[in-house]
Amino acid sequence: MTRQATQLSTQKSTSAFQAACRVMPGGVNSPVRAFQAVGGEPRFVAKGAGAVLTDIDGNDYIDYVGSWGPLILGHTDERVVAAINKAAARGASFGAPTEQETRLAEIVVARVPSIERVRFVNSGTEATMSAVRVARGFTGRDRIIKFEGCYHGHADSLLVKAGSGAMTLGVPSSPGVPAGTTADTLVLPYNDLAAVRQTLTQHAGRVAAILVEPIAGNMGLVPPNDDYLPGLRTLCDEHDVLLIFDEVMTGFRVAPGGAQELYHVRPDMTCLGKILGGGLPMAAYGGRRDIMDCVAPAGPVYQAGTLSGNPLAMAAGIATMQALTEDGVYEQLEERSAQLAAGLAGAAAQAGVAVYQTRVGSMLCMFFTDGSVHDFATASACDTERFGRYFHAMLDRGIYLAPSQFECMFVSLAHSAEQIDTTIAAAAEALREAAQ
Ligand code: KE4
Repeated sequence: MTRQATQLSTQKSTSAFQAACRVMPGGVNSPVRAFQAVGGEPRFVAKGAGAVLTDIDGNDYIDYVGSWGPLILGHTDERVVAAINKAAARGASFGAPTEQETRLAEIVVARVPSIERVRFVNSGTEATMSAVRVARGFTGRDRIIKFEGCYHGHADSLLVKAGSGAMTLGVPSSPGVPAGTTADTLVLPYNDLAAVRQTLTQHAGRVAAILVEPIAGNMGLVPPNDDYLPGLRTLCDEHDVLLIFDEVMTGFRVAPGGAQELYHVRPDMTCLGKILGGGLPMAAYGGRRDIMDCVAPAGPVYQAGTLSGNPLAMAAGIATMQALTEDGVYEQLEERSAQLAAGLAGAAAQAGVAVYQTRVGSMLCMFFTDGSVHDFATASACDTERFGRYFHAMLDRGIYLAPSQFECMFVSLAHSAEQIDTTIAAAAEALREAAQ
């Protein structure tokens, strides 16, 4: 049974947000957390346990953000907590090699066969920024192709939007990014192989790599068309261009070996993060040995980091990756996620609300549109106002969704069938409310 809406007191979060805004830009340390896309004020979190977040006013929420993907085991998984505590007792950071880095690297190389060498960094942004630099250094070419609606972190050369024509060079999407920094970034529509083919011909010999989210998760969830990833692989081979999969979100989420395992397409480089760090600040990039041997100190392409390979993050990552080898974990994620998707679809139909639902494993999205969604243009046509009303109606019923239509829901191994049922019941009411 869902909790009646509007019972929630959020006074402490309101005060906390006011205090935060006095000392931090927008009161948050990452923009999406500020609820600007849905209105209202963020709930300040006191703790997480399993699939549940508790805010500082004592309100509980079933959590489908999971720290934006990392918490595939749920909050405070005892194996991860124990591993972090044990590592912390030995020291937080050394700035020197440890065997834990090698251990996690061996796990990555075994789990993702396209990765023969891997480098740990501290965020997904660092991973993609570094992978792009290595691709440019390895090929001696400057241009990068990325796709509208795909997000790879906030590195200058990737904060870019399509130029006047889709095939022209990118222009900055943020103040502070010099035009020259994005001039070598080409932005094309997602799921459009013809645009890639034409661009590679037009910029023959100038493109170092194609950087793509193999399953787009930053415009809501947009899966690749069946021929898309194989098509990118073929085009990269034909034009001697590197294929970089940004699997920061999909890595270890949609399959043990990520989207490249699910779709049987082998990239030349892969960016990883989120789940790999078990909730601690950590990410990675890696790929073919001949490419990664360009990375300093093995090769000339420079990349470094004070806290790279941090022992606590390594411990959390090893514990998380080991937990994902247990029998039946991906089957459980699939079962719970299918249960949720079916329930949400039924609730939307019952409420008479037009939605377009996408799901790949335990990543899912409900677009408020009466059309279909296959790229940024169609995702952008969604009714974000209605999503905002739905978001708050769910929040008031103790369901914590990402505060933006252009994000995903994540199901964890901590979500029980009962919590999924509670979510579906809340959605039935919230969708009726949002339909008004
Ligand atoms: P970070 O620098 O935020 O660790 O990772 C950047 C990144 C790279 N690649 C992909 C596919 C990503 O999804 C991300 C970050 N994801 C967003 C959520 N969609 C992080 C949330 C936030 O910005 O606060």
